[in-house]
Amino acid sequence: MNSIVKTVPYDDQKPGTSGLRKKVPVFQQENYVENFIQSIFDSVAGYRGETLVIGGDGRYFNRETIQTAIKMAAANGFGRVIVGQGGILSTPAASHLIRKNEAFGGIVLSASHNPGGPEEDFGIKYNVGNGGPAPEKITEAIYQRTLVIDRYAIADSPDIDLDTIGTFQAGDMTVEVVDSVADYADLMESLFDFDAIRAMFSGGFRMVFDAMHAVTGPYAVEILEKRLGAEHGTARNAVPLPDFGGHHPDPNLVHAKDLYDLMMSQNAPDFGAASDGDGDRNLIIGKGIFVTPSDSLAMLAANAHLAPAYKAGLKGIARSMPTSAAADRVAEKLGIGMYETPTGWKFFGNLLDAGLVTICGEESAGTGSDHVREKDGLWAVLLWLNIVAARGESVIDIAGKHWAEYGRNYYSRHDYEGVDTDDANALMAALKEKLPKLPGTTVKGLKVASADDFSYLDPVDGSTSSNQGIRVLFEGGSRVVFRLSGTGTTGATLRVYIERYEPDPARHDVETQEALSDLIAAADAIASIRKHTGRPTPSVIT
Ligand code: VG1
Ligand code: CO
Repeated sequence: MNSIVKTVPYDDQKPGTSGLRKKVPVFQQENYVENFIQSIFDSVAGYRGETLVIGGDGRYFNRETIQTAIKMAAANGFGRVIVGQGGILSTPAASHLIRKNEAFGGIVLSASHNPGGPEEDFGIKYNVGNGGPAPEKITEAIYQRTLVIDRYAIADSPDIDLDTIGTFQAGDMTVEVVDSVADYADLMESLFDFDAIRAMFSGGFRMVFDAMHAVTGPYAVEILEKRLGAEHGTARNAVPLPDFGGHHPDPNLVHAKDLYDLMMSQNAPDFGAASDGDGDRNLIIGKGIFVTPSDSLAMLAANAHLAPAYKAGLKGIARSMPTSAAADRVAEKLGIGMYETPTGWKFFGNLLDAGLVTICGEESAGTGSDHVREKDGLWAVLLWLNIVAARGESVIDIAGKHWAEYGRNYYSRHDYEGVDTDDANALMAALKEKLPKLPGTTVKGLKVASADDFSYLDPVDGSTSSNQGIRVLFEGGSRVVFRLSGTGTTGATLRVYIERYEPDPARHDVETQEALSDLIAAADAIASIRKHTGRPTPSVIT
């Protein structure tokens, strides 16, 4: 039996960079989850009898929402739901299951790197049949639907036992509870030279992977320890907890500081890595060297042919606009296409589907390839391991040689979190007004070559996305970029991205903040950050 339940709309269900993210108590309001899920179903057509993949990162409210989503999928006419055991699926694993099972789409429950718990963050994201996040056309349709929704459908069936692998029934629909890890681990094994990596581990190579009590724990234990033979305990904080142990599951130098300190210490292992709440981000730290995500994209692209899956070479590379241009130099050398997209993985889907690019990346610790349609934390770790094994060199040597060959893009992001929303909007508005007057002026000794508000024309479907961040380019190729985050749940976060290209190897050993100090000062002078936000310094520097 299905029920049709009357409801009233909420006016704040607009998806951001990566789905709808709110505090848990917001999601716990009457029909809040139901409204959003029904709005998803109402905005897509043709799913009758089809398969829907459901899973999440295990954070607080994951299980409740999954039960609701299953019952609503049943009442709306889906034929089958595939759900990860315990409700667990990393974002890349969900993407893979959608593709492997030719599902109609998927619902991924996560607020990624944001903290979890009864008073913390939760999120719902819809992915389409290619396994990737719904494009803007669909997220906008979902939002419009949430504004007028007046009823939803739900099956009056009992909860599914999510902990038992097997096939169950919810109303007329089949529910398959599947192993959360196995298919994904098989996929990884098909891409990389596991024999070479295994030989490296048995030869004494040591690594630490910090799962941050988030979703990648079980994946890392299975792949790194069981299949690749890394020593027991290589995966740390490997049990997913609903509140991530009270930490931010954000793999950066602030929230993974313990790992960073270890990797910089005398008895550091050879390789350190971490992932985020939902398993799509990666942090790579070699012994004595942090690899910025922008550099990591470039280095992975330059060496990808060493892994079996990419031995024929790359079709092209894509990066988000704020990501450094390090990968552009690799693309140029390889003679392949380079694409610059707005922030967020949803913009890579068309390029990957059209076969224009093989590897994509973002400065925010996201890298991935055409094996799924999401960024993929463990994939990046494994590609690094494959490259290290194939070259027989340390991360620090690989990075040094890369910079010597291509030059170094010094890069940092400064975040001002929890800024008053009106103040942040005022800063961006003032900046936009200033844009036409900036070219030709000199700020803190740097001459502005051009300045614009980034707008993207998708080469595949012709759609345009504007207001994607303000860029100020200086003569010589340095730049600063300003944009407001689209994933936060309180106030606004101003992100300032700072980049300088340095071709001279003699100047490749400067501390990053020092190498960028004049640009940092110029960014403040241009945007009056202190004046608008009242903040003398950023809250997070990555
Ligand atoms: C941030 C990152 C962006 C990333 C997004 C989702 O968005 O900057 O690069 O794609 O998070 O990542 P924003 O709008 O806050 O800058 V995740 O790991 O939250 O799915
Ligand atoms: Co994430």
